[in-house]
Amino acid sequence: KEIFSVALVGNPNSGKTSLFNALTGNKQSVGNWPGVTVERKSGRLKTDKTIVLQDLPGIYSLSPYSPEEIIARDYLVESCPDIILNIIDATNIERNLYLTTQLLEIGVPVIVVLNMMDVVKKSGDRINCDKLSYQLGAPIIPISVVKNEGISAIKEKIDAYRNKDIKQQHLVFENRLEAALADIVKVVEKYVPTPRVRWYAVKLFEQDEKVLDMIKMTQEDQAEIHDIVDVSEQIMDDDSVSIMVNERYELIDKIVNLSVVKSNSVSASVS
Ligand code: GDP
Ligand code: K
Ligand code: MG
Repeated sequence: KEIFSVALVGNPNSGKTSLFNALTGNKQSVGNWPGVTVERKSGRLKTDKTIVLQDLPGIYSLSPYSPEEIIARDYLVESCPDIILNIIDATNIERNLYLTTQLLEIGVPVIVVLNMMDVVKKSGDRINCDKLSYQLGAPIIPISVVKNEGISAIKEKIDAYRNKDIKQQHLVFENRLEAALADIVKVVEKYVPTPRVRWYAVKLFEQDEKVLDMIKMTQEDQAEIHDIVDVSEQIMDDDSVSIMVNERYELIDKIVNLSVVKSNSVSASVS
């Protein structure tokens, strides 16, 4: 394939535009406020013109509630970049990982970039990147865009991924939720591309209106999914969206406990 497309995805103020500029040589405006990038912008890598980087709007989630989330998720699920470069503000790892748990479900290989490591180092917190990588099932590249540290490792990892057929694994939730998702997969798999079936199953579990409208399912299949969701909500005694949110935070809590050592002092924050 001639052109290799890399989507830069992350929370607002995680440093997406700063990294985009560093990798492409562009001069998009950078600022410590949200919403600078409301549309996606693309640029070619300075060091390799066959790699196209898309700077997507900053988002906290792939829910359908804001224009930014809709732009980002439509691009990721429908245009299917070759790689997702998920940039994380390492000083705010719990909050940033919420989006990561969702990106891992799209079926596109994810490379996680931990930005703001200069601030983390000053705070005295320690992040074990090997453990974090193992827990997430994705490579972790620690960087600081402002100190120009770690940037070249990103290109190396993209090149390594470009030459391999990577099948991205997703995180595994508790048994009752996984059982419901497996049942939804059986119904929906005939309507959607195979690599994206996990993403669609999760969105159907959440009864996401946009996804329900988009997949033209038979009445019978719609009713079956509705039943699966109903039963789960009764068993787990919560609404399906909350079940999913809680599961994500429980996993994040475990992952962070295993891979981040906080210093005793109050950690510095750039936000
Ligand atoms: P975006 O909203 O994700 O596009 O983030 P920006 O690139 O606009 O950056 C948000 C703020 O974080 C700006 O003030 C940047 O200068 C700052 N920033 C970006 N990368 C780093 C970094 O590695 N370390 C520190 N300390 N600040 C950074
Ligand atoms: K910003
Ligand atoms: Mg930006």
